[in-house]
Amino acid sequence: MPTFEQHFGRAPQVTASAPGRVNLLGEHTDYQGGFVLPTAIPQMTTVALGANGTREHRVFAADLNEQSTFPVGGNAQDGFARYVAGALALGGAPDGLDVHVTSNVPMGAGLSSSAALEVAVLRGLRDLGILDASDERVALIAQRVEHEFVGVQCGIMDQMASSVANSATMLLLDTRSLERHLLPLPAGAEVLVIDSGVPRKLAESGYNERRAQVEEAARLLGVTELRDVQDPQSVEALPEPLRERARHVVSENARVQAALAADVDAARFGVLMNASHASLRDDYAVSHPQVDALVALLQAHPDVFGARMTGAGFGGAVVALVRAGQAGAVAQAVLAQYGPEGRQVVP
Ligand code: NG1
Ligand code: MG
Repeated sequence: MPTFEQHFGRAPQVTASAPGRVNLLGEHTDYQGGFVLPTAIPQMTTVALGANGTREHRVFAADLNEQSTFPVGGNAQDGFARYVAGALALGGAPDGLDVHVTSNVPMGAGLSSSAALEVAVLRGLRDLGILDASDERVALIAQRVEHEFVGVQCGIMDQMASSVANSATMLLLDTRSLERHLLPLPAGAEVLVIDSGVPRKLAESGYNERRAQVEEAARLLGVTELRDVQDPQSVEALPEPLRERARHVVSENARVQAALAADVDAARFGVLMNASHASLRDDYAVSHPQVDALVALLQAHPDVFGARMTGAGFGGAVVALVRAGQAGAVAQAVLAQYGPEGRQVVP
């Protein structure tokens, strides 16, 4: 793979990295003010940056051997370069930069390769002295990149996770106030992530549709966001499918609260993950039959406390909480039954 020097013919000024994330609990609640529990994954995106003395940015994706060129402040035509273009523009890059990107965060699997890229570029601008921003503000700028340069009306979970989480803890994030705590993972357990190999075809369109549906549900219920629903029974009066959509968001938020109770161990946490999957499949309708099959195989394994889809859904990765030290053995057993399209991603 060509380095920055090999591709651009000189050394970069700075390099910066940011991790992908997997969400353990609290799915599709971060655009309704809910609570989420992601953790960083070991995989990272790394960018190298250097001024090029022109009015254009040049972005080279070394893994794809693809270069994209676009004007300072503007957007790129397509693909991964839009995330970089947005981060450079909103991060305030005043002149042309050369950007070299490498990543081992799986793309399009619900593991936030996009947030990792945005946060890495913004960290690079910070290291160059162009951007003066806290980790929290870096996440907020990265979210605007999704909204304004990519067209996904996402919540703040991914960008905050990439900016402030680590893989040794789980991040409890209040997506309304951005109040946050790094908490220990459930004792005696470890995180296993398997990519189902199903491409997330509806991830953008289905996502924006769900978001519009729950905003309508909140409006009909007379609350600012579904986080504010006091009586879970009130959603039952909504018309279909707003009823099902709102039921998911309200119950999912309650599951995160339940997971934080003092006596919650890995077994209880796993039960909440299983219930989250059923809710995402049946009420939110964002799963996929193959993802359901993989989750069922995991849930049936004796060393698995719980398993569910993770991220926006419509394919992509699943997350399981497994007995400490057993992730490799569980993955091997489950993948032998699931088929060759599956792939262990974490650990
Ligand atoms: P993924 O699946 O990583 O794209 C998306 C949203 C999150 C959150 C989850 C569902 C983007 C960039 N992020 O994550 O904000 O809403 O779905 O919980 O679309
Ligand atoms: Mg994404």
